Amino acid sequence: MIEAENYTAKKSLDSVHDWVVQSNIANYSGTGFIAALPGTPDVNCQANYTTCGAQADYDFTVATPVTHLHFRLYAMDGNSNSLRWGIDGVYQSSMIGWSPNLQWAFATMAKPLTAGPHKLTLWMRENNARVDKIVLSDTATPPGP
Ligand SMILES: [Ca+2]
Repeated sequence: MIEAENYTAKKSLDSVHDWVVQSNIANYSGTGFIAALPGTPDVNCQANYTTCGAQADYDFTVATPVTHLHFRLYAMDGNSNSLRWGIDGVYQSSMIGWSPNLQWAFATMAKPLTAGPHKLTLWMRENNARVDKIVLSDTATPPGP
């Protein structure tokens, strides 16, 4: 399990937005979560995702092969409920989107990972999105609320 606030590295890509560690929404896991801020005005990074918004990287080790990543997320509204992601430096074309808004929710992404070291990258798509944690498992069923 990866706590989003325990990133290996993060950076602003546009000198405007960055991932900011917060703890002002109840029921997070670990010590907080990260938010793509500032939250206004609405921004939606598209093909320019490597120069728009912000990036967070996570180096982690898989002990036993897994098939799914479950992202625990929070959207303030319909303009803050998506993310882009990469594994081991490879952009994943399946966008992370979730609902409902204004509560912690899981988005489950299928991605087999072998045992050993890996890198997860989160790119901002819509600003004001929050990420609490990422749970790795061998099932498509998210781990609960
Ligand atoms: Ca967390």
